[in-house]
Amino acid sequence: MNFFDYVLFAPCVAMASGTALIYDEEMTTHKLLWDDPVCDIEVPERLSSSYEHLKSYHLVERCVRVPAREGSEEEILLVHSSEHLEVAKSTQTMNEEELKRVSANYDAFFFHPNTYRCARLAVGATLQLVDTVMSGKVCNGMALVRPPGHHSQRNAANGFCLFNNVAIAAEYAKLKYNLQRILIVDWDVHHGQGTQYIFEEDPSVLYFSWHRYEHQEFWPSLKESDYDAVGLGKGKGFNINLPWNKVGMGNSDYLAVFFHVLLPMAFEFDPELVIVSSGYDSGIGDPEGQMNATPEIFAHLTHFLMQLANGKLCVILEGGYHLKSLSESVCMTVKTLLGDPVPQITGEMAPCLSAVESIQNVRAAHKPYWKWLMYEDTSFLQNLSTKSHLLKKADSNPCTEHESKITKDDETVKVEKYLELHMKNILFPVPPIKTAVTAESEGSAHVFSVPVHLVKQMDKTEIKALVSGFYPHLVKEDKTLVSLSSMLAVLDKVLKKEVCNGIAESPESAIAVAVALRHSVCFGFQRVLCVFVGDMQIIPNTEDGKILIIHICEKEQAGNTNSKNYISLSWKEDAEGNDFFSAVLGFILPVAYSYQPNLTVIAVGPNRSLGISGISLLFASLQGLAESRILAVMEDTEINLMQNVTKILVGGSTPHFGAYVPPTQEKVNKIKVLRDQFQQEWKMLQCSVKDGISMN
Ligand code: X5A
Ligand code: ZN
Repeated sequence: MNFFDYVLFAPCVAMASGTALIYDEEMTTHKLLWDDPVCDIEVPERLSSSYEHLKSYHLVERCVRVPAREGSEEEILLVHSSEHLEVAKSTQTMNEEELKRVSANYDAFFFHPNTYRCARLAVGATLQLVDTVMSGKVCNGMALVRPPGHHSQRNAANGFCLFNNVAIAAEYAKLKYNLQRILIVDWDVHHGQGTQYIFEEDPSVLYFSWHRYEHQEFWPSLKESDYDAVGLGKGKGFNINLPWNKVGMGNSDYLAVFFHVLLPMAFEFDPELVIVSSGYDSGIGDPEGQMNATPEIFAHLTHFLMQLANGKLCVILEGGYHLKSLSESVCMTVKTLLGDPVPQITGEMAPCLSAVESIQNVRAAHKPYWKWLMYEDTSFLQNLSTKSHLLKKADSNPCTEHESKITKDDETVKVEKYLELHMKNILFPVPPIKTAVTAESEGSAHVFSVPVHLVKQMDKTEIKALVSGFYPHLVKEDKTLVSLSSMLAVLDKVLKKEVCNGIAESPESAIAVAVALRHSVCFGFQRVLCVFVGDMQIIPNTEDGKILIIHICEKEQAGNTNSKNYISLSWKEDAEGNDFFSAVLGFILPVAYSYQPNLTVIAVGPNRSLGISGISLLFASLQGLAESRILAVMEDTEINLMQNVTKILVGGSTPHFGAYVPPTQEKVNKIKVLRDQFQQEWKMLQCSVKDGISMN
């Protein structure tokens, strides 16, 4: 080891992949045989092009291939009527004229002689994925299917959908695996009204959908797609609709909805399985959606959902009609399922006013049903612009608050060109080894069952030379130098992008962090986020704007030392379980995403006020930022904590975050105060419109 800067701790064998992929070419045989301007976007190439893209990114070979099968009649009848099944079955032998006639009975559907077969394969593929995940063969996976499912209802085909693949999968999983709680996330740009109808009285299935709505102007133009449709009977509170009342919504709007609506619900709900109705018509360039979200947003959405249900996540294709946008987004999803680092979001991070209005309204509508909302002061924004059809004309201009607006029907090619360049910019080579640790942190070495970089500590002369430039007084003591050596060695690998993240043990974390921050900035990193847990003596820095510190400690700091770039959050984790979810989703992530760091330093110091669950949650959540580049500085050598942090950073398994505990009133207020204080500077914190008048 003297001869090498680092050695590979273990041979780089490909670990058994934890991601299933299901694709069957036969599902491309379902196609439109006549002229129909409504349906002609649902083409077989949607599937083949997505698959070809996966191959070109070498993602297919990294997945566990699972064959599709036909869904049985019995399985289809879990959701659909026998009449519906019989009609579908009868189309197999019809001629074109007859097919056209049956199709005309539905809103936006076409039959082909092989449609029935394809729809059964789509159902079966979805159930295969559920089985593969539930049996523990893989952690997660994606099924590329056609026809899609979420508009399909008990007794009707609708919106390109014949059988409701995802709804059948949820019923199947409840039955076969005795599941009590399933979360369906429908990020397709259309409302999955079919899925809503099927589960609206069912509290065991939490259905979330966001959708282009434009005050009921957009298809399927239903009253029940609005935010006030919260479910019926026992299912009240388990249906969440987030209507988009303008087109042009983008990355920050989607993230704001995740932070301020979906994820807090999801963590409180605590699902045993998450199924995504994964339509990519909510992505940029789509002729249906007219939205602006770029492919990498789906990496982030996927990454968040991987934190639920112990990572058990089934992603099922629904819509998506811009072939390039669809394919790139599918790739981002699968890449993330495989555990690759998450690419950085580009562009200004601030939700638009119309999005914030919708967020505010859905929070108000759900307040009676969710503990996390109990102490939030929510109020409806029911005046002027919302609910009034008279005013919608004036309100129908697209959301123009975002920087890049590249959607218009005839701009498909432009988006294609844009995406070509964009993907080259955001995709980066992934280091073959993800995590660096120092050889000297021997005690924890045995917890690594996957390859890690073992780095040699930096020697004293090197450290002195490095540190004396900015903190000369620190390097006088030998003890201090020792505390820096492991950190600097690991940080070096992270900065040079030889690894994605690294873990350093340091007996003096505050000093190690101060040096790490300065060194990173000097190295050229423009925005470094530091989250410090525990008592820390703040070592002032002058790198204005290049460092943002969030300090989580037990006691309120004396005096208001808060500034835009130094925020102290006093938070003592609940003894009963984990109540830190609300701080992470309601404050830390919104600030972090607003800042868009290119390196994250997470330090665990002495007298920490968070338990292992809270710290694990912090690490897992912040992994979505800075291209997943994280330096962990651990002063606490508690083995359980080290193991959890290591597990999260090397990837592969989702740890337990402890039992969900709703935040107390005091804590909700604490977040509210901070939100009010910082939402002008860190705009992703916004989740309500101040006085409700300033609308355009
Ligand atoms: C699955 C899906 C859209 C139907 C649009 C009909 N369907 N105008 O995206
Ligand atoms: Zn759709």
